[in-house]
Amino acid sequence: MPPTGLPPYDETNIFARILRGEIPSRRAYEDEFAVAFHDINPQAPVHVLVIPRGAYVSIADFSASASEAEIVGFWRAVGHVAKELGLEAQGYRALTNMGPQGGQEVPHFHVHLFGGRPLGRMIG
Ligand code: IU
Repeated sequence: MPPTGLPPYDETNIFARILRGEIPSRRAYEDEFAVAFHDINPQAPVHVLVIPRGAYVSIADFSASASEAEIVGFWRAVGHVAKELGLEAQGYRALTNMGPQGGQEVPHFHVHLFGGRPLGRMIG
């Protein structure tokens, strides 16, 4: 359950359906803790989303509620995916949006990985 004040997890959200295999995705990586797939509307030559297998609404929910094994496993997967996609040498951006003002559209915690071009400075 998300901490008080955060919305409950919606099992019908699009990433939950991708995790269950009900909707196809172009997977880049998967392991016990995380699944990575290419964003359908890429904002950079490489734009991948990394999501935990667990049902967490946002980084707030994940940070507060996930087990240490899930947290470590998830972040190791983020680093692994970036490396596997060849982004380490030139660099990349890892970003997560949280809540309405953060611009989060899909209510399953996800980290965007952008790379393959100079990304510039960005805040919003
Ligand atoms: P956000 O951080 O919640 O704003 O990002 C959601 C992302 O999910 C966004 O970049 C979409 O292009 C992406 N996405 C997707 O890859 N597949 C989908 O079916 C849907 C959204 I809906």
